Amino acid sequence: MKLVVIGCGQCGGRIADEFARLNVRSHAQRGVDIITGAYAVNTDVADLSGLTCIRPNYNYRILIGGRKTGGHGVGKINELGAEVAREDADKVLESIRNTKNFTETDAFLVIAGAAGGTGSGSLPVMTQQIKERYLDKPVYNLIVLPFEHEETTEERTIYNVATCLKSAYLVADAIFLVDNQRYAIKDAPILGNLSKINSLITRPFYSLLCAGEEKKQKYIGAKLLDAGDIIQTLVGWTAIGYGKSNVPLLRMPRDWGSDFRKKSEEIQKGIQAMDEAISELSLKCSPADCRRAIYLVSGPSKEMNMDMIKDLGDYMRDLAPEAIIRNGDYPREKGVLDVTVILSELSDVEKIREYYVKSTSLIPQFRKRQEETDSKLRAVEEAAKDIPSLL
Ligand SMILES: Nc1nc2c(ncn2[C@@H]2O[C@H](COP(=O)(O)OP(=O)(O)OP(=O)(O)O)[C@@H](O)[C@H]2O)c(=O)[nH]1
Ligand SMILES: [Mg+2]
Repeated sequence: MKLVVIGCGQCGGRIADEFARLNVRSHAQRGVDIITGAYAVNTDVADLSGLTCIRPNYNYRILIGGRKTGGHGVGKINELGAEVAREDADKVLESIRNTKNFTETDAFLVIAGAAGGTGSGSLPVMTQQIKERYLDKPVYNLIVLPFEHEETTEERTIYNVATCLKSAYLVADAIFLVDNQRYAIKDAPILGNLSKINSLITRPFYSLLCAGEEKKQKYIGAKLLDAGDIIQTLVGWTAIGYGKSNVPLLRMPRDWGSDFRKKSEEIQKGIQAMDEAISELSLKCSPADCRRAIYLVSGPSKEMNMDMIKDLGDYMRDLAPEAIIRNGDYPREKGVLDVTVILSELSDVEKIREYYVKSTSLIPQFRKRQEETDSKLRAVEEAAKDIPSLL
């Protein structure tokens, strides 16, 4: 499956950069391309300059709202982020249109942090504009939720997240939710922490996107998972997870144990990797709430047998009894057996409900504060009314 990725704001841009890096890797290691174009859209020149993989020219690192923001961001005001995105959306659409090999693109992925200003405001606007322009391709979002400490130190955080999520849900075909707090690494320096988190966020997409692009027969599984399977799975609120278990690179001698024992060990390894994928999901949610799910098992072909795929299917069915479950196997990895899981069309996401409730109770407070500010300003103006003006 091939994506055009568009990162909005600093967080979105950095994760889009990470996807561009993933493509360099898939190209070098596996001879397949998974990203047809990677773009970063921002109101902040410095953020755009800090990227490393997205091509360093204005067609790929796109500055929006230059006149309104002077190239310095929108300072957490996501309404302003949305406004400049509306004004400059044509710039982005024009760049997308010129993507090399654009026709091979299966879907769009628009990425942003929900708590900031530029990304939070421009993500829903860009999603809507792309959807209107490209009716035949799905448009997905990947939305990053803030760390807990950001919610307590800045009220605007909750409000930005709630408005971003609500608007995105109205336009996107599916939304990958990624909770920063689940990836927080204690005591690590903040920047190193974020780049590590970004590589963990993109990691599950690697084999998932590569599997359907394989051309060599030996890397094509018994059940190939391609773009069609993924598109059929992705609807509404979505979480993604990845888990792995190591397998020995050198096989044990033939007489080392019975085939039966070996087989059951392989199944255990598969279950262990799937367990990890589910417990490390990008957002805390209950698998029982999903209506669609997909899993991909990737490992050395010798380590994957039909019994394992079947047992993983049974395991998934127990966890998500109401879901349509799709699956695939991908005989590619060496030394590890890994499982990627997507749970989609989630009917309940507690965290989102909480954002909506908290934000609703904040709105009257914001309004009251604005009214107080306005009335104080009016009083100052009133006091100045008999002073002559120099203009
Ligand atoms: N995972 C991850 N989260 C990030 C990264 N950078 C920022 N964030 C999170 O994104 C949110 C802030 O959004 P930013 O992307 O910095 O803001 P912006 O869209 O550039 O908006 P303004 O700077 O206000 O114009 C916070 O919740 C951060 O924790 C990153 O590289 N990775
Ligand atoms: Mg910024």
